[in-house]
Amino acid sequence: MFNSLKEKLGALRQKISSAPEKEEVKEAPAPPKEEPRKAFKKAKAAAKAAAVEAARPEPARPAPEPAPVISAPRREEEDERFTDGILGRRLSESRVGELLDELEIALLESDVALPAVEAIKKRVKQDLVDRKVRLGTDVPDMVEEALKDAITAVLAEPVVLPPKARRHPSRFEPPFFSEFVDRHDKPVVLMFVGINGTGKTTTIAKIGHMLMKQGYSIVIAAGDTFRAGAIQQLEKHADQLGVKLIRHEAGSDPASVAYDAIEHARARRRDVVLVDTAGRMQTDTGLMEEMSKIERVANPSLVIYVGDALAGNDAVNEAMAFNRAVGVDAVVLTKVDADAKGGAALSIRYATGAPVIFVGTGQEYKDLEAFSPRWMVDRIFGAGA
Ligand SMILES: Nc1nc2c(ncn2[C@@H]2O[C@H](COP(=O)(O)OP(=O)(O)O)[C@@H](O)[C@H]2O)c(=O)[nH]1
Ligand SMILES: [Mg+2]
Repeated sequence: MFNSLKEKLGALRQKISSAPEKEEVKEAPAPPKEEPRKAFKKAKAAAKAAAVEAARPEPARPAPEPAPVISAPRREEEDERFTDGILGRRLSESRVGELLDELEIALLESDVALPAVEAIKKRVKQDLVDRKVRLGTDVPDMVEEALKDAITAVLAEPVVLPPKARRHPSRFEPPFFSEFVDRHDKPVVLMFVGINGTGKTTTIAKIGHMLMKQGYSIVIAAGDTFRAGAIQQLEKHADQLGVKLIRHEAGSDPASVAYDAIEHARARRRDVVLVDTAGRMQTDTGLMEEMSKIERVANPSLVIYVGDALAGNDAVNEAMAFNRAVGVDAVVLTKVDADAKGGAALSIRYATGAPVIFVGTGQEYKDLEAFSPRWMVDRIFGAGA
């Protein structure tokens, strides 16, 4: 899981660690094998520094100066030198800039969406530029901490989206899903949306299984009336779980299936209704109209977008499309067991304002894990897989 992303960020750390230690005190660092652009930037900075130095008036003063006046410019010079090395007393903007360039490449190669990349970079920059490095501080550790904080923020902080980008702010209040279910009037209605094959039906069975283990009673609505096989697939799960499935024939109106399931749950005092829906293509306006209708009729407590982590940026774009159409409150990312890149997981919250609440880690009922920024950071930077 996320192996490629983990390796890339690990390599970044390695690079920082192997930065030449002598740069710490080097007078004029001669860049060895640097890319032309970086060499140019550095040369330009050096030229600028030299010009500033040359413009300084000669301190040709015959009389001895009082100590503070002499020491002031000297400390300034020292600071400039130190600032130039990543292992110096401060991390200079140019060295942090190089680090950010590398970070950007690593994140983009991992399918992290550009706005999320920018947000992560901005935070790392704010954290590191001109940051004082105390003697004995491990700079790679410091950079890693900055990166962890930035990723946590992008995964956790409220996101304000332009009005057209979403229908309503997410109704999900973290941290725990069971708390959400506890706090809301019953039946809590959960509507699952997403394109074909992302894992909606499987996720409904997994979440149903989890809720039952926690002591909640559930009803499932077979709202994917589009595919003939979809109802049978859900029927198998309902049998296995031993719960009521509300179904109509294939081709019937999914909104009325959802309505009947909610009525059934009300009459029998069931806690949660899980509404399955059809997939098709993201660009299918018919699908979005169908989703809007189900949403209006079922008035779900949460609309949960189910996305395939392997789809990377596509999963993020689809989430945004569903968000504009019906408003996404929470996200489940499936197939993260096979996802090396982690891009969708890192981007989707920032793109939709809706938190990832679970990840699917396999095909069995047990393969559902609660997601949190900490969970993600542990997997990208932790020792385990
Ligand atoms: N490896 C893995 N496979 C999954 C996961 N979730 C779903 N699948 C598989 O993805 C395929 C499509 O799932 P399905 O629930 O039918 O998708 P739907 O079309 O969105 O309802 C099935 O073969 C599932 O077993 C997951 O978390 N990990
Ligand atoms: Mg399905």
